[in-house]
Amino acid sequence: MNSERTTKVADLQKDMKDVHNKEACITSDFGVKQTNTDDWLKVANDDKTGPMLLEDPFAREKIHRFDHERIPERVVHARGSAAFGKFTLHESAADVTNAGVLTDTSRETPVFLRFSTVLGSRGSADTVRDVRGFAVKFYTQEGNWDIVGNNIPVFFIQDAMKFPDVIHAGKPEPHNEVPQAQSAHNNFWDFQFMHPEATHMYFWAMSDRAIPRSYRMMQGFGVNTYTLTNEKGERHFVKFIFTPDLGVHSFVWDEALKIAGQDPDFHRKDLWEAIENGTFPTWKFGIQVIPESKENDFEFDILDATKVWPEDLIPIRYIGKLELNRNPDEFFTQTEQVAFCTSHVIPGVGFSDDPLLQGRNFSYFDTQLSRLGINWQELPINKPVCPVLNHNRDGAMRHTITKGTVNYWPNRFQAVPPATPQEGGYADYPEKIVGMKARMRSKKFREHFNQAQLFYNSLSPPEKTHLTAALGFELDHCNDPIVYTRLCDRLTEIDLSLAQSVAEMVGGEVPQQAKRQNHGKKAKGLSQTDFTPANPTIATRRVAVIIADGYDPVAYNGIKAALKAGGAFLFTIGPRRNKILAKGESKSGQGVVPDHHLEGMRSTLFDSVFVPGGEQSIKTLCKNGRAVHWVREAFGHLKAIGATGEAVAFVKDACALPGITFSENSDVVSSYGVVTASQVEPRSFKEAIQMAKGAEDFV
Ligand code: HDE
Repeated sequence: MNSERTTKVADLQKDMKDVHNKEACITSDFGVKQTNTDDWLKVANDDKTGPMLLEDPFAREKIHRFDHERIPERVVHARGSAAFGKFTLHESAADVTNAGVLTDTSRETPVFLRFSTVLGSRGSADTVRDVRGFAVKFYTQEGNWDIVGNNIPVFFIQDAMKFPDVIHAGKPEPHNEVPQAQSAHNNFWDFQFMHPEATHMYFWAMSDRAIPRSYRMMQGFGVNTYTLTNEKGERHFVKFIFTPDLGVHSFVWDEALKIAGQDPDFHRKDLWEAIENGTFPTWKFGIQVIPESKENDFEFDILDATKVWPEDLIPIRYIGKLELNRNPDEFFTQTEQVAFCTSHVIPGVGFSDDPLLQGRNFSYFDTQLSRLGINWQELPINKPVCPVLNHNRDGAMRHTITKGTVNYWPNRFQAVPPATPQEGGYADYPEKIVGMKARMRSKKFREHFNQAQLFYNSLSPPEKTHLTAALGFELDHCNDPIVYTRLCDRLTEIDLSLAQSVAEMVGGEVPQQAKRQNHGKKAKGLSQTDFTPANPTIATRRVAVIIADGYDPVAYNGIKAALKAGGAFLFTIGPRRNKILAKGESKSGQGVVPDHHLEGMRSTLFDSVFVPGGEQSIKTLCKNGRAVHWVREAFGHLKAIGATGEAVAFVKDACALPGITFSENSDVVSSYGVVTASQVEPRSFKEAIQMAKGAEDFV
């Protein structure tokens, strides 16, 4: 277990118990040592096992505790995984805020970050098509600050009042509880059509963003508009953004679908392994800031959560760094019991009138009651690292023992008055509000298609292809014609050819006319291709190296050394998981014991495949249908494939598809992400992995 310590990690030690204690004896919950933990007290002898006795306090306690182990899962974002880390600042934002965490560059603020899917239940798969949660708890010196964000910068709805509807429509349908963790069903798409405001968001949800390769390779967005207030009392509107240093990468859909069955914990394990290996995921932390005076200067309302603030108009100012460096000690007490609340802000940070945010500020507090009970803020993972003093008392499962004779404020013992803002007290911004009480949204909230179009226009051609196919997949799973025909018609508001392609796939009438002209505008920061890191790396990429008896040890050892030097994770795959012998090696030789065998894993679980030569080895692999499938499938999923010597022909044959021709007259290929050479030549293979894509121009 990695042991990066922050003040929060140290704070948690107080509540920890180590079960790996060799000296400790097993006891009841109340400390009585037990003599037998396997047999319920009963009337029995060697000839007969008679009835059990209700009297047995140890057995009853054990079963009783077990019966009540479960708490309700989160109503949304039920499936998640988390890690500890730290936040540091390299540029002070003192011009816009007086929050210590955003102004003091000498601080290291402990954080706990929980990633999640939205729709699936706790036991659902990681790689489904869905929005991902990105919830960060900053344990600051001035109290806990939560940014409860997603990996997509906009949301389906504008007003919190609609939240139960959008979630009911997305969750399994009420009559048969089908489908699990999927948006591909009638109710979801019925809702999307009925709510034009959701259009921008479902374009994002149908894009590659909704099938991330890793939690470590996605952006995080606060989504809602918050405010920052500086020392002078000036207020700015702000959006929070986290951008991963590894770049933004995704699966292709077929891969995501297969992994959901092959390894439902793929993302959970990926995060855990990266941290255990010391390859800590990092994000740049940025703010987009609009002074109060410019609130109305944009064609969209800056308080509307269905809109992005295009970077070209409001640049991102990257001022800090977030690093995850420690896995949780226990899933339940940390990842499950952590409770995030958008209303948890600190001095210098405040809310805006964003109607989604205002509703969220009620909801998160409220939901913790049914999940965790009224004393949820006392749970170790939720406690701040700064002192807490107030007279909130009692309630079920109260843990703190408060000493003293008074439980009200002010009182005859406590002389310290509440803090002034200068002393670090939270200052409410004195905003002047004038208006009518009304159930309505302002005019700019009524435009829904401009930014959906902006997003679609900004995608690269492969991203557009993926989005079209995603809509095709989803609507194919809707069996009510009114759902898919109306939706295809709606798509003509954004792009006619997209609407036509989808309609042709899913059935119904193919629309002939755009309902609205495409404005043709694009913006940066919307396509994933905008996030290719300045220094691409193969670090943490999973590379499968396939060998059989008689493999070429020079090529094998060469690629192994090169991948290790680049920080990639290498997995040797053989026809069996017992020793595989190299060319010329005798049975008593050392050989290589593969990490997995060809049937035990699939190519989907790796970023890249490498096959070293060796006449005998390749003869064996050529005859092994699974080995051929490994390479062919990796090619279909656009992955970098490397081969040397005899393996070149094997890889070419395995990837042979109609329309694909590799250069005929040589044993060196470098196209469609396939890199082969007769000699070990890891450099170009590494480049192919760094690009994190293979035959992109083909599929
Ligand atoms: Fe949430 N959301 N949400 N949400 N949300 C919850 O709170 C809610 C919204 C997000 O890892 C719940 O503790 C309302 C936007 C994340 O523990 C609940 C509205 C965004 C998580 C809730 C929204 C999010 C939640 C369920 C509309 C992106 C998981 C359990 C007004 C910015 C946090 C819980 C974790 C969880 C309500 C919309 C992100 C019910 C009413 C927009 C990452 O309170």
